Amino acid sequence: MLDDKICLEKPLLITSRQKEEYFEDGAVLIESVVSETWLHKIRRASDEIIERSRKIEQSNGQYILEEGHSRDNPRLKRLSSPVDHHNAFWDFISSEISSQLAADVVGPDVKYHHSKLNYKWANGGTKFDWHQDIQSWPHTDYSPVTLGLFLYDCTSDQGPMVTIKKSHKGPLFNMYDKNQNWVLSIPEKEFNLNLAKEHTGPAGSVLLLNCRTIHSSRPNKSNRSRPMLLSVYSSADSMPYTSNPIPSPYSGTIVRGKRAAWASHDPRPCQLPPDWSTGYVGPWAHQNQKNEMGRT
Ligand SMILES: O=C(O)CCC(=O)C(=O)O
Ligand SMILES: [Fe+2]
Repeated sequence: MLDDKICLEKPLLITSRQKEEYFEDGAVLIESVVSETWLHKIRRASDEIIERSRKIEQSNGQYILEEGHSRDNPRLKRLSSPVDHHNAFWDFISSEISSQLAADVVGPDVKYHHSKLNYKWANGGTKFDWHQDIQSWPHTDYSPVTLGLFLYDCTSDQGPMVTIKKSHKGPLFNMYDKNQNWVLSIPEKEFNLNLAKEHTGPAGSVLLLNCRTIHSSRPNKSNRSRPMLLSVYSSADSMPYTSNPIPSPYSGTIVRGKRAAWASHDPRPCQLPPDWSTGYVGPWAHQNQKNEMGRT
């Protein structure tokens, strides 16, 4: 569904001002919106994942490890598709609260695409370069949104998400380097850094991030990890046209409203990702060859 139509809908959960902020700036943080009961359930599931990761010695398609990970000292970068590892994640991602939050920015019919649990481990969890998400999973329109749930309080020294206000209204950038490596990295000279906004907040806050918005996050310099559950939804009538980098049996599930009979099309073109039909390769291998401390 296109923005002008979505904007006509009265929000279910967020305020009209927050909805305006999302469409104006490309991101909005809804503070403390998720209950302690949900947080408790999701944190317990996350603790189980960390326990299971002790047996993992090398990053694989599911568990992406930080440097220094060991049985005695687990250090996780990401769990891909947490919904396939523990019921608590799908329960939350398909819940009334999550689907209402998504509906408030994608319209009444909401479809699930993929999810990940990014840990950004204490004492050095790695940065993400500036990038836009939609080139990794192009859709026929730009309704896709990522909901980022803070499992714990998130402070400035933990490498919070930073977005560039209004960048979703600008161009999509090239995500390949000159050797055609998929680096998912936009040089800082390409946009206005003065419009950067850092999203810190209490546990239970949810960041709504549009799929075109430029964003990044610094390394975690604190002694507390920064787990964030990221789940991607679109309008039901927005159709992905490349293979899902993080596929799951749940991909394509309508979590609210109904299935679409017609596809929605935005005429603005989108760069295509590599062919991930036989497996996804994340951008961090190439990104980490560059200066760890810098953002680009
Ligand atoms: O976890 C973060 O700070 C950023 C993650 C992100 O942008 C992504 O996974 O696309
Ligand atoms: Fe991203």
